[in-house]
Amino acid sequence: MRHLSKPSNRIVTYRLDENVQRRASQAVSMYAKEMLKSGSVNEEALAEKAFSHVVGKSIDDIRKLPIEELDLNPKLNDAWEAVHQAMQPSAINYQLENTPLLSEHFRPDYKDKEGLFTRLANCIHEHPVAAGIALTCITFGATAAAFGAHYCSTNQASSQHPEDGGQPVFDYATQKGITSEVVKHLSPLDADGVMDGDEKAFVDYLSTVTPSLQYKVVEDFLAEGTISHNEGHHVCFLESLPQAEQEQIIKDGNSANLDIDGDGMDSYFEHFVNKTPYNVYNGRYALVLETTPGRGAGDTLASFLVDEQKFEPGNVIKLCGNNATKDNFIQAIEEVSQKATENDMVYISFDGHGGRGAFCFNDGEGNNQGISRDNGLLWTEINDYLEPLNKAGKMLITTFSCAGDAPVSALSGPRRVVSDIPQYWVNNSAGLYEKVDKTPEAKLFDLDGNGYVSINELFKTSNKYSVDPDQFSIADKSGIAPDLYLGDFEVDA
Ligand SMILES: [Ca+2]
Ligand SMILES: [Ca+2]
Ligand SMILES: [Ca+2]
Repeated sequence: MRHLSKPSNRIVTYRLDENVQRRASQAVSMYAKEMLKSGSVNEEALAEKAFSHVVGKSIDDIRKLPIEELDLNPKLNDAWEAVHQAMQPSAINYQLENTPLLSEHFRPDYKDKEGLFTRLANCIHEHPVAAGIALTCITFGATAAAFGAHYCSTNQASSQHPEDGGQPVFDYATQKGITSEVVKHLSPLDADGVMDGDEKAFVDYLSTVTPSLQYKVVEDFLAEGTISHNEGHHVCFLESLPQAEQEQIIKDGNSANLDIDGDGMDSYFEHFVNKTPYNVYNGRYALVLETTPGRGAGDTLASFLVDEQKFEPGNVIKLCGNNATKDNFIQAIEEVSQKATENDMVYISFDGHGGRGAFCFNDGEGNNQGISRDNGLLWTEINDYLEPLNKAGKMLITTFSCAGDAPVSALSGPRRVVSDIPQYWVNNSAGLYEKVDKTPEAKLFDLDGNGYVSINELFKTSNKYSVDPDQFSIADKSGIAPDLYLGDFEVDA
């Protein structure tokens, strides 16, 4: 193999976006696996394949490209640094300047061959994507990537990882009757020497899949080299489906796709918690109304819905301050009612002054108190305006307004949950939806411990922890509040 350049100590690579990095990593691991299966590591072939995935060009094309200074995504800098260190100083220079054949890879006087391999292998374990791409690029021949991958697979399939206490995933998978051919591809999971619950769930699931599909499942799930908490959940979901349905999902390449219908809620949550179909898009719409200018609570709520609960940004209508007018509200209802179907959920949050059975909108000029016919609507009138939304599958309405129980009783209806729990209980300003590692209290809201906070749990705990002497009230005619959630935000993930 010829080399692109002789940069001595200068490290070079190409600018790559994240998709490209991912594909490159997959290419490296996939082709390394193939090489290993055939009993040889052919770095020429590996390089050709990896490069064609990295930049869609052949090695010959690559040779003609201008070489740029290193410019990796900042997230990958640590990994890059680790790889760089592992290969410095003599190994990389030697590699660039000498034949890449593995048998001749190291000078006889290079004593710490094992040490280098170990460091490379560790890098790949810790940062599979980054290491895959970095190794591929910096060596121009993927020799190190091939060797690193080879080392990872063979070393872990035949003996213990140098820095851990054993191979619990390997052993467990073997014990579950999974063939050694498949088991050896699970070795990245043993990098830390322990098997966590999600990894165990994955192996359990794998053992139920027909042998012909096991390899595909492993490839789908281990593209990143780990099994995440959500993937652990996901295999429980897959396992609950009829065999034929599971197999179809695997064949479609969707086995590791956590949100098959793309509605922003993962299938595990939909199937076991939210009781919506995993293969039907369930839209979630929100109308966030806050009449007080400059308070910012509506902004917080809208961000919470989009960032944490994964509402589609275009499905969240925010009417805050001077935009929270009666006309805009009526128009927004109209807009949502044109889109929402029986598969969808609509959430409306009213936040503002009220009284005498009415809600006070902003007049468009900053005035939001002193109800008149111009700026106010009776809750019963609001209920009339909401009528077109009844075709939505479920509706949640929260009101934060000095109006007593008036809105709750006026807006009550089938498949509707109405409560005067204020929005600061709904979003993270009460600490509820802060992740548990930030606020341990969040877990207190999850009364049944399923990891998610239903509207019913929200209501109950709001009353429990509120310092307000007036208790919140709820109307839930169809009894849906225990199964009603804003999205798949998990409090203890
Ligand atoms: Ca979904
Ligand atoms: Ca769905
Ligand atoms: Ca719960």
